[in-house]
Amino acid sequence: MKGFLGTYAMTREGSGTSWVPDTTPHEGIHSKVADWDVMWHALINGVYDRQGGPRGGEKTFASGMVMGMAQRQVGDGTLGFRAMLSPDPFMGASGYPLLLATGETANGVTPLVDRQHPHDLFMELATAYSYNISARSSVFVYAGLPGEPAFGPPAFMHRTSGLDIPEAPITHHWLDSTHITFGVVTAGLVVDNWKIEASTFRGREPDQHRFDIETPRLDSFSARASWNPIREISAQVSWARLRSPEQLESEIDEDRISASVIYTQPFGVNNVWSTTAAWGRKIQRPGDTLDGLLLESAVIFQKQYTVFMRAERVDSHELLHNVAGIDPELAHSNFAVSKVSLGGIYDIPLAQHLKFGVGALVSKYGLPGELTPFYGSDPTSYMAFFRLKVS
Ligand SMILES: [Cu+2]
Repeated sequence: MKGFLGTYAMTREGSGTSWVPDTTPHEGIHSKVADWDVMWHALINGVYDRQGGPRGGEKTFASGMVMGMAQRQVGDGTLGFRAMLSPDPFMGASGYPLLLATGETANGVTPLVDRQHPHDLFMELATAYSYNISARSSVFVYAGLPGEPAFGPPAFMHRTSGLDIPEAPITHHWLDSTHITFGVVTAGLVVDNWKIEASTFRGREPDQHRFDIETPRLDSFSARASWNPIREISAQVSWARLRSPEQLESEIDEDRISASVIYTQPFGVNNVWSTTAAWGRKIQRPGDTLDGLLLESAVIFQKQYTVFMRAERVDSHELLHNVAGIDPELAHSNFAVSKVSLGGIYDIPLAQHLKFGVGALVSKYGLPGELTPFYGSDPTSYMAFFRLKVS
């Protein structure tokens, strides 16, 4: 099966219009319905989460996604549709405890801090048409409500190095949080191993009502260049100008820049090693310039044993915003904080396309001294989870 956006192999396609390496393991159940190629896959995690220290918490929740796509030849091109749904809203508007995570809101009044917001029920409802201008080049348009604009690396649950990790990255709002955007139109050009594309989209993040479709607007812009120099590597640089992204700081616009490289190397028989390195910068207008860094890696042996790690560092100025009675200067300081998670999952095949996995991870943190009165001197967090995967 060929790609959604061009004549290359489908394994290159990531979330939205993003690319991953051509060596990415293929996931999905295929069938043919009349002239349509249909593909779907699903992943559901049941997670017990215990975040350590005084700002930690405990919760049991379900997360994941179900994704379906259909495409067919139309003239000299390909017409496609894609839908992605998430069970996340059932965990409640305040999401799950995740130390150092910030972004979005549960009640429209206070920001979520040390918690990860749930994804919206509809993560993607999108269509694309690509027209082949030669054997190795194409032009395309993509539209989504919601959809993903041309910014950043593929969203974490769509890259091999991150999809087995049941927690969101703390760099999510630096790199890939725009993957659910209510209103996106993207146009692009693919020439051989290069893709350039530009989007207009709604800058505002999804609100706390996670079951609805929000009003689209096209008030923000982004552009991205992607390059797959060899089968094992996919790289991108991108820029975005977001109009009023945050509901609770609506007077602030934001520019974002990101660069990332994914390296996916199959080895031996049925083993694969995938690594993502990414940098993102948020430039608030007016406000601070904040960097986020991510290094994420997973080794999957025999499609059954997975070991993963994720290391991140962000400049965060929201961690103490809502702490009552502290020095206002401290409350609005910017802290460089870091997190490392290490874990694994063991999958048991139940049927040809169905696996049941059991896994766990542990997280440690690097915090500046001013934060230890709030987080404790050495918080440690754990997750234990099971997973059903249809692919
Ligand atoms: Cu997300």
